[in-house]
Amino acid sequence: MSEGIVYADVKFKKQQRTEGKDGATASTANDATYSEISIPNAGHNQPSTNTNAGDPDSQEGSKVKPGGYDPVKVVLVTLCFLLMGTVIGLVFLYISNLPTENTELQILQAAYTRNLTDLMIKNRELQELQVKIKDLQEKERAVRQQMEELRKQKTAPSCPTNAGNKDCPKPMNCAKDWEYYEGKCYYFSPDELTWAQSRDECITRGGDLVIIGSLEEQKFLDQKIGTKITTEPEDKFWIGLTDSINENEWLWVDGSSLSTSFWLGNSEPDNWKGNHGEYPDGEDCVRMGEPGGTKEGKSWLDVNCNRTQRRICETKSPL
Ligand SMILES: [Ca+2]
Ligand SMILES: [Ca+2]
Repeated sequence: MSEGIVYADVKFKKQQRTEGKDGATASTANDATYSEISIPNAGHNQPSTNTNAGDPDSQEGSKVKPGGYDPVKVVLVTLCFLLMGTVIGLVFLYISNLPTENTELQILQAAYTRNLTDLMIKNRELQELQVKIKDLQEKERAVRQQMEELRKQKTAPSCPTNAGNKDCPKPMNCAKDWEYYEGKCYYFSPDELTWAQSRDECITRGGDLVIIGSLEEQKFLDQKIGTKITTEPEDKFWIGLTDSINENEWLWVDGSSLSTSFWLGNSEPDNWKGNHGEYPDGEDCVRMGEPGGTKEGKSWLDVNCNRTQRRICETKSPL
């Protein structure tokens, strides 16, 4: 005996109640009809068994309701319900999160507005700082110009060795009647004294007879006094060099030894004592100067210290 699907259909017919004359109630009712359809396994086309075969009312009950228990439809319906539930859940979830997102957006907008305001304030401060920097730069430039002017006023100009240059400005850092050269001031006296008197007078003025330490200084002095002396042969200037302590041991007034000399010609110093020895002390002091200066500054001569000559005093520049 093969198994199959059995469909059953049971129908109940209405009962009719009749009330008799004596009030008794009688009911007439038909019996329920039952029909059953048995579907054999696939591949078998067995006819259904109908227990009520032959019953005219059972023809209707023998029909199978389409999809009534179709498992495919059941699954589809179930899936539809699940899908609807999911959609509804998502909608509720979105709606529930919407206020939170709106609040966060408002917070972000507030932060953006605040940052924008801060940025504008910073930008305005930056512009003000730029204006201040420009103003400070202009002030710094003005101060630098003033400092440069002061430096020019304080810095002693270096006059050229050409004594005849009238364009050389008068130095501001030497006393009146003194002339500036390379950090020193020189005084060229118009009057004449002995060597010792000349030295005393230079010391009184705050200096001493000049000490010549270089070729450049010698040339400067040689050219300078070359414009001051006259054509008179004895018109010359004392310098601070002497061998009065030991003959031919030449010392400067500060006690230093002579290292570089600028004697005139080939015969000086000659310690000349006169043609007939009338000057037994000889010549122990040095004078210099030739009209217009000399080619290489060689203009020194030793002479008697008791002669009277003009003098060159020297002192350090006060600045
Ligand atoms: Ca001598
Ligand atoms: Ca001499």
